[in-house]
Amino acid sequence: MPSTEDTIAAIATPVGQAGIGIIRISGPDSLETAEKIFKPKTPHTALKSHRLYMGYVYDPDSGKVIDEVLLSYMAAPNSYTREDVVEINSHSGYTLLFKILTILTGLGARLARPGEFTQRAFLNGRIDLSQAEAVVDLMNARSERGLALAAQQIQGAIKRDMLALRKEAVHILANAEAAIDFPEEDIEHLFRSEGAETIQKQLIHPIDILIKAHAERVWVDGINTVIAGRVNSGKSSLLNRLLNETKAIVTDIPGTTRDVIEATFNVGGIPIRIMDTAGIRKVNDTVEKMGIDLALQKTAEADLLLFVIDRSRPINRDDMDLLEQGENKKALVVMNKIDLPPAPDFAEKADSLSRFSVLEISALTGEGIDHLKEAIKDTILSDNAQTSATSRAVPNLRHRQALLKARDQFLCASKSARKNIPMEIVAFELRNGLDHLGEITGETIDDEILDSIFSQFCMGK
Ligand SMILES: Nc1nc2c(ncn2[C@@H]2O[C@H](COP(=O)(O)OP(=O)(O)OP(=O)(O)O)[C@@H](O)[C@H]2O)c(=O)[nH]1
Ligand SMILES: [Mg+2]
Repeated sequence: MPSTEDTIAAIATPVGQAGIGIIRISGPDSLETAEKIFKPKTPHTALKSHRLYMGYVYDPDSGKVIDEVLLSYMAAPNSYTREDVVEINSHSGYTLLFKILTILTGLGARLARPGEFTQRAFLNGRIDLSQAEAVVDLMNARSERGLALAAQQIQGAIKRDMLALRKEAVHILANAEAAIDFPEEDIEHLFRSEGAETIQKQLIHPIDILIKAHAERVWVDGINTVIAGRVNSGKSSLLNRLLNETKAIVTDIPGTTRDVIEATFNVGGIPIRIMDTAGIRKVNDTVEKMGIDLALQKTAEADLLLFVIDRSRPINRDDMDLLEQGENKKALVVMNKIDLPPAPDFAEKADSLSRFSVLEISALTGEGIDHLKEAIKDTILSDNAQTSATSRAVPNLRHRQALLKARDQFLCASKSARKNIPMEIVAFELRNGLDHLGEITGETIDDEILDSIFSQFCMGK
């Protein structure tokens, strides 16, 4: 567990041209350290909490003024980290900010790791882990709705649901343990007759609702979409059309695209990460083959596939093999080049496409692109039940995995209770389920996982 006893400092604003730059200091010595480099314009005997002071930052060695700044002091526990925090708003510029930071570290502050301020807010109990994660979501949100969901989570939407669930689970566990501790009473019999139903109703059912609500994360995380298809089918042309810019090279030479070309756009507010890939065909060229392997890998990992098929040429084996990748996945067939006459036997072979929604477009003229965008949106939202009305908490992938594990344990406990399996085992399974719920809020979690969560943050956050 990282220490919260030392004083940390970091530049909290992006380095580059900006109006102001902020240096943040947190820890027991933050005020004392800041006072060594700060001269307020109006002399004060002691800086008060939650006030803003105008003054100068100077180099204590040379006594020279470095910048005119605003300094704020937020005494513990009423601060971002719950520790004493000082923020120095200086003019922006890397050299300037770095100079102030260097002086602070020279005076004993330690350079903060990415996310360490938020990690301290978590370790000091101001926020739970789901709220800390929402900080990253807020910063990364690429849609209005994603922003709103992150804002709900930072206010504790998941935390509250977890508290309620854990309370129920603790209550059920207490009953199971009472049955073990007082075998002479009739508690066990009662638990076995009603416990399974209680577990189902109070634990598994609300967990199922939460697991379903995970689908709404598309508004925050976006969706990985891959354009795949045979060489020359018009994949790169489609990418350019969707983005309204020339991002990928288009030629009539088969095998033009080799690397994966990635971009982001949005459809109806849903952020879409889209990848154009190398066209599929049998080749001997080493570079092209590597491109095709990469394309197949991306196809396998995609959340949504757009299979591009050139309608002006007969469907062949390469098209068919690729379509198999669409099994059990969200996928659309994009029939391209409808401005050209269809290949003579296209209609006969087109039967094999019937299990997909087929959209007809011309990447060249732009015909059908709006329909395609609509279809992309509908496909993404197809399994997105209107969960927000019942539950405002939208678990992320990590939460979802923990919920699935908890559900599994609670299900085992309910079966064990019914099957006369010893109550010790029922209690053990309930406790495991509780621990998995605790992973979501961060109560029961490995330091390693914690570090990996906070390492996604930027410096100074
Ligand atoms: N007539 C017509 N030509 C198109 C259309 N879309 C693409 N093309 C042409 O088809 C050729 C191949 O287009 P690309 O977008 O490079 O195809 P690709 O699938 O990315 O090709 P590779 O990267 O080689 O796999 C180019 O000459 C495009 O101008 C279309 O809708 N209609
Ligand atoms: Mg291409």
